[in-house]
Parts: sequence; structure tokens; C-alpha cells
Amino acid sequence: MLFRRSVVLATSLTLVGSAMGYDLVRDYSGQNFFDGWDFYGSWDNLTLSQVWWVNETRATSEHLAYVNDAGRAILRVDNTTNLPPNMPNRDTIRITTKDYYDFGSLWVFDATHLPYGCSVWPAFWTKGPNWPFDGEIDIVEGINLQKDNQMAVHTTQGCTTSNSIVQSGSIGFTDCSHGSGCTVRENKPNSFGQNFAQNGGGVWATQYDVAGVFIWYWPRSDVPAELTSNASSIDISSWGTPSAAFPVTPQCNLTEFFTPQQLVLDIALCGDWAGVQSIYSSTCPGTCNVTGPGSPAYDNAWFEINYVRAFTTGGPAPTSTSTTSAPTGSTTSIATVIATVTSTAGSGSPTGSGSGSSQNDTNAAVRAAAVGVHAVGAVLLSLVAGVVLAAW
Ligand SMILES: *[C@@H]1O[C@H](CO)[C@@H](O)[C@H](O)[C@H]1NC(C)=O
Ligand SMILES: *[C@@H]1O[C@H](CO)[C@@H](O)[C@H](O)[C@H]1NC(C)=O
Ligand SMILES: *[C@@H]1O[C@H](CO)[C@@H](O)[C@H](O)[C@H]1NC(C)=O
Ligand SMILES: *[C@@H]1O[C@H](CO)[C@@H](O)[C@H](O)[C@H]1NC(C)=O
Ligand SMILES: *[C@@H]1O[C@H](CO)[C@@H](O)[C@H](O)[C@H]1NC(C)=O
Ligand SMILES: CC(=O)N[C@H]1CO[C@H](CO)[C@@H](O)[C@@H]1O
Repeated sequence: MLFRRSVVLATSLTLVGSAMGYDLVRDYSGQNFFDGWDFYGSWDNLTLSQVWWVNETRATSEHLAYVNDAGRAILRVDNTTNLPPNMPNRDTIRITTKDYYDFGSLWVFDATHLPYGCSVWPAFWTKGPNWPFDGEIDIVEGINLQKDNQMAVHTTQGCTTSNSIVQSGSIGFTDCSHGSGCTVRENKPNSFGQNFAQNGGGVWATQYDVAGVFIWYWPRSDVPAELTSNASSIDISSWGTPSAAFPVTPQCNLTEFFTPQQLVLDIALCGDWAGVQSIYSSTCPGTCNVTGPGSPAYDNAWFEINYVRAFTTGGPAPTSTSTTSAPTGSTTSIATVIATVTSTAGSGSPTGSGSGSSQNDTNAAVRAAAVGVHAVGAVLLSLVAGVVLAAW
């Protein structure tokens, strides 16, 4: 299936000495929040968690995605269905922006509540057309009763990070082709879970640049004025050290691994991170499962979002795409083109049937296939990535 997608394309040019300005190109908020997103409409055939990411019709009828009286977008887990043990998947939401954003973009995410609870695994993240080969940035991600947000970048083999990178978060895995990606744990307070909600939430900004990927987090009381004023043009040059930095370095030519990115909001349950027994046990009792009445287990499993905004750098037409600038040092100026391109990504036949047991079988088959892919190793992954990049 060949279909058209809108792509926000940008190329960049380094101009040392001027301000680092970004102009608003998309505002996902209020009554129109859901207009710019597609609902997934399948069981989790990607990360194999125990959910059915419902389509828009069902999201509306089950009241799982809507705009509340405060004008904020809600995405939540079904907490009213009493799921019997033979039904492995609970209904939740996964939405993806129709737009793709290229280097020279800045995404801002303002939430007052993130999903949390035992088995709950929410994320606000980005991906290219052919996940996982076109790069992935995890901006907000956490599991179970974890207290701090974890940020990450995923690439195919050939990219490592190190302790010498300047960032306020704590570095975890350093090989970006590792299953967890290269990870950074937030050190500011109130970045996830109950504390995030009780503190009035917070804001993340992610700079997606030819110089690398840089993520800032501010708890509610620290959000900078450029963002609280709802300005359509913002200067980020005073933001200082980011929570997580994934700069282009000799050990990681990061941009080589990325194509234009879509934004994704989803809630998974159990699965390959939240559900791993040793990890699950560190904050929750028993074994990860999604069965039973749903309440109170999922009463806190919801996003409440003020807005998601996408900015790009404005300015004159580009003449160059090279830069080695640090995130807050010199400056990048970018000309934006909104274009339509054709893509073969996203094709394929629907998978899974309605019944619990055959979903189980399909889950098992895909799980086995996924293990096979991992076993083939990085050389094949790199080759696949190369083909995909060439095709794009
Ligand atoms: C939405 O999903 C439900 C249940 O999976 C299905 O019955 C229905 O046909 C779908 N609707 C659309 C418009 O795809
Ligand atoms: C913020 O600004 C955008 C346009 O720049 C506007 O569409 C939106 O309604 C504003 N939001 C608020 C909460 O004022
Ligand atoms: C880094 O990757 C970009 C994009 O593929 C490429 O244009 C550039 O030449 C690479 N730089 C180095 C030093 O390999
Ligand atoms: C389900 O969760 C919502 C919050 O998202 C809460 O208001 C409600 O009381 C919970 N329980 C039931 C049974 O709906
Ligand atoms: C997963 O399901 C979606 C929606 O039906 C489909 O577009 C996609 O191709 C499927 N992906 C895989 C890896 O099976
Ligand atoms: C999240 C969830 O539904 N957990 C359930 C897992 O199973 C135990 C009983 O074995 C329930 O008590 C939990 O509520």
C-alpha cells in the first residue's frame, strides 16, 4: 500500500552568534488535540505488551481518549472491564502524529498527569517511518511505581555515549544499539509517577538538531517564561544544561541513524520492560498481569496533557547542512519547508483476530520472530537500516 504523508522538512545552516530561535508550526491542544494524530487500532504487535491499542471509534466509545472540561487531552487505560485470565490484552491508547519532523525541530510536551501504577508503562517518544530502524527518542518513559523519568535514544549499531557528555541526568546504558538504548535517568525531582501529578506536572522540550538530540525537563514551578507565555516564537539559548544530551561525537554520528520523526504517545502494560519479573518486583508485588477488575489497579493510568507543540527554526533558505555546534553554544538557523512525500512504510496486513487465545498465539509467534531477529545480530540490522535510509 502506497500512501501520502505530510512531512515537515527542514534543513539547517550554522550561523554563529545569533539567537537560537524556533517558530511554532503545530499546536496539538484543546478541543483539536486529537486532530493531528492517528490511532493505532491493533493489539501491540510491536513491543508485545498486554494491550489492545484501540482505534478512534473505540477510543471514543470506551471514553479512553477525549478532551476534559479543563480543555486537556486525556489518554487512559480501560479500568472498568473485568478481564478474565484467558484475555491477555487490556484496552489502552497509542497515537502517532500524522506529521514527521526533520532536524531543526523542537517538541514541547506539557502534562499535568502521567500514567502510573503496577504494570503501567507510558511513553512520549519519537520514531521514524520504519521502527525501530529509523531511530527512536524516548522523551518521557517509565514503568510501574518508578519515581524518575528515563530518557533514551535508540539506534542501530555504531553509536555510544559516555560520561564526558555534559548533562544533568545520570547516564545508564552507553551503547545506543542495546535493547534499552543509551539511557539517562532524570535527576530533577517530580519527573514521574505520583510525585509528578501532585506537583502539578511539568514540561519537556526536545531539540532535534543536526548537532544531536537534547532534552530539557522542568517541574511545574521551574518552567521557563518562553514556554509559560505560549509564545509562537521562542529563544532557547538561556535554557542551560539539558537533562539528557545525545550530541554528535566521534563515537556517535547520531544524525546518521535518524530520519524524520513522528511523535508517539502510548500506554503499554507489562511487556518487555514493565513486566520483567526482576524489574517488576523492585516496585510492585506479585507477577505482572492485566486481568481482574481494572479498578483500582488502573485508576492512575492516564495522561492529562495541556499541549504538545512543535517548533522549527525559521530564517533564510539553507545553503549548508553541516554543524558541530554544542546545544547552547553557537546557533543553528533553519529554513522550513512543509512538503508531501510518498512512503511505503506502514503497509502490511492486519494481524491478530478478536479472540483472546489466538491473540496469544500470534503474540507468541511474533515474540519468537523478534528473538530470531535479535539473534541475527547487528550486521543485519545495520544493513536493513541502510536499505531503509536509502529507500527514504
Ligand atoms: C474499531 O475496532 C473495533 C474493535 O476492534 C472494530 O470492531 C471496528 O470495526 C473498528 N472500527 C474501525 C472504524 O476501524
Ligand atoms: C497558544 O497559542 C496558540 C497559537 O500561537 C493558540 O492556538 C492556542 O490557543 C494558545 N493556547 C492558549 C492556552 O492560550
Ligand atoms: C555523519 O552522518 C551524516 C548523515 O549521514 C553524514 O552526512 C556525515 O558525513 C557524517 N559525518 C561523519 C563525520 O561521518
Ligand atoms: C477509573 O479511573 C478513573 C480515572 O481515570 C476514575 O475516575 C474512576 O473512578 C476509576 N474507576 C472506575 C471503576 O471507573
Ligand atoms: C501492526 O499492526 C498495524 C495496525 O494493524 C499494522 O499497520 C502494522 O503493519 C503491524 N506491524 C507489524 C510489525 O506487524
Ligand atoms: C494490575 C493487576 O491487575 N494486577 C493483579 C494481578 O493479579 C493479582 C492476583 O493474582 C491481583 O491482585 C492484581 O490486582
